[in-house]
Amino acid sequence: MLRDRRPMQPPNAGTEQAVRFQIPTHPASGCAYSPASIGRRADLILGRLFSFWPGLDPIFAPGRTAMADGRTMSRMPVILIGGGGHAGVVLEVCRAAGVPVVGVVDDDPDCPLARAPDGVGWLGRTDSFVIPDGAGYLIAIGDLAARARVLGLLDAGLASGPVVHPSAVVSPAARLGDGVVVMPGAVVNRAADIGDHAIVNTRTVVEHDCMVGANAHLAPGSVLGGGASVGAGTLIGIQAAVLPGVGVGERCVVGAGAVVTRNVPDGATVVGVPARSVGVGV
Ligand code: JB2
Repeated sequence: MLRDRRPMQPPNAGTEQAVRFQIPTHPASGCAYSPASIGRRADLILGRLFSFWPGLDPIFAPGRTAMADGRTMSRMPVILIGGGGHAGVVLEVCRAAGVPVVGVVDDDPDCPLARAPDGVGWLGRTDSFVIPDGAGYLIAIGDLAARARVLGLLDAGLASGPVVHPSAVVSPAARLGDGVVVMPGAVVNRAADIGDHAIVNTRTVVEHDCMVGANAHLAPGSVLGGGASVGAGTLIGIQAAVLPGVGVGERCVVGAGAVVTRNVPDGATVVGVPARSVGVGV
């Protein structure tokens, strides 16, 4: 994927996006400001303002999106990579969070998100698409192997910052990596560290001091106890739990509803209560 330095054009003229993507120009120089630079500046100013005025803005409210490394949630326009069921949820998270969505990149031009009445325009396939200046990408495919494959094709520097649904609660002392999406109702507590492109799915609980590796998926309702760790590329299944301090390795699968009471080695698949190994992972 390459960077297109031309000013970004709205994908669907006449839609809500078309209005949002007017790139303002400086009155004296006529130079275009990139939406990202405006967004970052606005993030900084509003973040400071709302830190003195808690609760005024659900997106900038302290305890939601401020991060331990001093960043606030990105509001740069995003391009979704993948246009299936998971992408539909990511689209709604972006809209709720005030993050503009430029369009979808999918190998199938007729993917569900491009067809949906409330969807977004199809922009191209991963191998041929050129990302517009001022936008970043968000991986919106659920399958971890497909996500890893696509990430291998993309320039890591063009990824969007993290996007957080306004109903999620993220400690100001947590860190969210690039491309992380935090879904509705999730809680990420103090000193938790979420790696790049991890999915923190609906109503997940990530307790204090947890470490979650890049491109891991914490499926809906899963719970990580304080100080637990999850390796890169691992799937924690729906409503599974990892007990405090327990480590799950890289590229593992933890089955739905499992309770992990002991460390799990890289590549293992574990199921049940307490969780037991049944083979190799993702
Ligand atoms: O390599 C790819 C690629 N592989 C699949 N490049 C690009 N650009 N797109 C790719 N896709 C596209 O991702 C497919 O063409 C398809 O449109 C989409 C996958 O959609 P699907 O609805 O099959 O799955 P999903 O990943 O959106 O959702 C799964 O994972 C979620 C976490 C489902 O299992 C959901 O139920 C689950 N909640």
